[in-house]
Amino acid sequence: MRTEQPKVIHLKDYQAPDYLIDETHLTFELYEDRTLVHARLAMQRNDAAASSALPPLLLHGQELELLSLSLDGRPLGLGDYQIDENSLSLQPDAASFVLESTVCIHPETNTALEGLYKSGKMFCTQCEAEGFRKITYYLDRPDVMSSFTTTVKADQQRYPILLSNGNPVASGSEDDGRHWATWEDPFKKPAYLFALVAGDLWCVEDSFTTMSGREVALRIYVEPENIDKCQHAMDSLKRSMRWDEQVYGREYDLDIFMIVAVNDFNMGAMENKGLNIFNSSAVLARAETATDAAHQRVEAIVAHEYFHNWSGNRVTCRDWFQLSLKEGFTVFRDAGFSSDMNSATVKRIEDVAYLRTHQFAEDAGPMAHPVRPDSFIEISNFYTLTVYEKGAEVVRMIQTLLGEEGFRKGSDLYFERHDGQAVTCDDFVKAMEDATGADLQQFKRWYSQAGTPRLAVSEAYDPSTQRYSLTFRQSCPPTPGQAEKLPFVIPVKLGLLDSQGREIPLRLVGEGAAVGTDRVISVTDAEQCFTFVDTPEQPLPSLLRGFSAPVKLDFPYSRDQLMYLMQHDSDGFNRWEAGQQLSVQVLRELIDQQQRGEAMSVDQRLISALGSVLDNDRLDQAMVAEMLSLPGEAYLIEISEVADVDAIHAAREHARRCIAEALFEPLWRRYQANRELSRQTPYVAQSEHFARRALQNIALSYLMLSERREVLAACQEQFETADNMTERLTAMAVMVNSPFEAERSAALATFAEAFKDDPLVMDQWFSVQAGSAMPGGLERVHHLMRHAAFTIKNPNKVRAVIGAFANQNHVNFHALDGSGYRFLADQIIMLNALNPQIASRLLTPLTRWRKYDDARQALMRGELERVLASGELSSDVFEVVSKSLA
Ligand code: B3K
Ligand code: ZN
Repeated sequence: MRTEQPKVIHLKDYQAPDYLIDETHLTFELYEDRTLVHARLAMQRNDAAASSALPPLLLHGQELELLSLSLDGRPLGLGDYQIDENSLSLQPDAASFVLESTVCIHPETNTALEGLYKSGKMFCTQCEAEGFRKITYYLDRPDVMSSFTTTVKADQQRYPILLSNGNPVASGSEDDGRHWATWEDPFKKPAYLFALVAGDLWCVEDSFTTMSGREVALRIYVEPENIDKCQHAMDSLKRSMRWDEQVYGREYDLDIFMIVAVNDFNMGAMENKGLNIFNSSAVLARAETATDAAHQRVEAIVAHEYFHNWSGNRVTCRDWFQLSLKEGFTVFRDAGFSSDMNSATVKRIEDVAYLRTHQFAEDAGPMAHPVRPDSFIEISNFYTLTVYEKGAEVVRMIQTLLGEEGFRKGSDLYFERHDGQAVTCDDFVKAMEDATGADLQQFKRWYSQAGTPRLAVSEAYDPSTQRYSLTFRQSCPPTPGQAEKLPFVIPVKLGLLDSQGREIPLRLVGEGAAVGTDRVISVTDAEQCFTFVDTPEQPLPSLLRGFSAPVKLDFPYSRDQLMYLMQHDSDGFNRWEAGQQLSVQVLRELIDQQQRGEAMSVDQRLISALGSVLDNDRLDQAMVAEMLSLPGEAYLIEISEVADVDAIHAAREHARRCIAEALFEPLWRRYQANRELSRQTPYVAQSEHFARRALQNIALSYLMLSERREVLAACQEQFETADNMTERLTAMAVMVNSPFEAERSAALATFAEAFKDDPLVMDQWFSVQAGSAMPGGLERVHHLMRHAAFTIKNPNKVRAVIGAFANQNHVNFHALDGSGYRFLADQIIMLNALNPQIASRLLTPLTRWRKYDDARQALMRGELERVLASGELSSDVFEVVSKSLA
């Protein structure tokens, strides 16, 4: 907890460390009521930072009880060093020395889940970003890289498995029922990549032969009851290892790679060297208990953490402002992997929908920051959609500009040049430039300027000269601390369609011949015109194909033009995008009608467009499912000037009902065909099967809106007899959101009884109910929080109940009496003391107060003020609340 006003840390103040740590030797003695940590650090002055006199040594440390300290074997007494709540400082008398300390810490009462803590019966760690300082006094900054040797001692019976980074080198037993194991990590690493695990764990074992023929042991450790849920993660791991060799030329480096699943974890997973620690929700998956989406999430997170071994661990960040160096790049890499494993177009659609809904909202709110932030109070608050998702888009644009081959040359040079170093985003871009000769200086504004650029496009056609011009105007709204922005480099991938649905060859003024029908132009000025010659008729432009830049594109398409693009665009992403834009236009009309108190009437063109999609048996079923999904409420809120959540909900539900009614026959036909296949085929976690179930399930959710008895019967049949969670959960969710009260309660009770002992399945049961827009949302949430399976100390439970309510249940959360806001603020105040990172994350919906009407704005601000005044705030919560109110 904070006792003084928190300090703002600025990128411009970065200074190289005064001292380095060459070797770190740690011994942990784990007990039930305390843990002793002995550290022996071989240190030396950092020459790069040398001035004449030896500077003082300042080590980070928090919540540590110092038991002993010695310098080169000489015990230090009280007058030899200073301690405050964040550090220990002393004056070394030689340029290299050995510092030894023993501290006592309390993992058994650590509810913040940062540093060393207990999850259930096991010990585990989470050190990124600045958690290692809660383990021992250290230079806890990523530009200090050391080799680590770690010995863990614990009771043999309770903790038969003792793990740390690197390779196991020795182990043994002692007479008193305790045992020990020593691990050695030869690769120098920053302390944030340190990990330790001790517990009664079982493991699934496999092996991988690397491209140079080395044998690597692969192990996934879980609590015994989960041993049958590891195969999917293991398969994903092997596929990731092969993919990184084939696509990036990156080989694994240690003799063993381990994953450990823990139930209490603040985020998805952590890439600790050789010992990844995962939230159990990001590793455990089998047909009966995890949905298709969960299977795909496991595959992506396993890949993401594995890929960090190069993009993050071998080459790490100089300071935390460079976080996107590893995160943006690694998200880009895992997206490439997922696209190759599943449908690339569907993966892109999902990523873009997510970015536009959530990252664009962040970029327009009080916490907006550049991909490389200039300052922060609490770094934990900067593991954001901007750093991760927009950061990945920035890397993707570099690839679009350099081409795949150029990009690979750049990444090869980056890994080779910086192996073993802690570097910056500038170093990354420099490697891309040096490998290809490209000039990315203006492009780098994507790292330093926050906000989502708007790209307005207008057209002009002159039939007499057969010239077609597109004029691009870019602008970027002000964001906190950045009033004015300079023009970005915006790569726009485009094509031109003729009236026969064909693509016109593209030849710009000044070019000798046409260059393809699909190409990338770079918009670099505030206003810029591109003229195409040899354009025999007025074309219809297909712009920003594949979402080639993270911008808000604005082109005045008519509804008929959008329908034309839905049918003829050669770019699958843009066919989907045309459908989304058409839906947005229709939904906006309904929202207006609703607000004016008129009867809502859905433009039949949308229904007939969706009808043709449904009738097209040649289309990938996953694409059909995506095309049938209307833009979500959160996205409709994001694109509103002032969001009217009730009108948005009413309009979207009305449109869904009209679609269900008009397209009942084709939906029913496709539902039954796919359900029949599901009945006949055992579950497989593979992309065609995901696609088939996705279409089946969206069809079911439409069909249930008809409230017909035969649909309810089909839904119950699916719920009761499905062999997998994807079908079972959807069936339950549509019943929960239906008026069939008795059936709904019966399904919820059956489900809870069957899965009461599986916490991850119960999380799904919780979130389906907490996220339901049916009336009485808040009472339901209170009720759920009294359920035996709920605990406020487990982040997955908090996300499943409180998070689902505040982030997905818009009509209930935004209730006009302010009850939803008051509830959320109460939870945040309580969690602030228990787990500041989780408390701070929960604030997100309240930070968006500017989106709503005056009455709701006042209520939301009132709750933020109440949090601010509630007592001693963690730096995490303080930063978000104070910036939101500024
Ligand atoms: N690097 C971790 C995130 C750590 C978050 C610390 N608050 C997971 C990941 O991005 O792979
Ligand atoms: Zn990551």
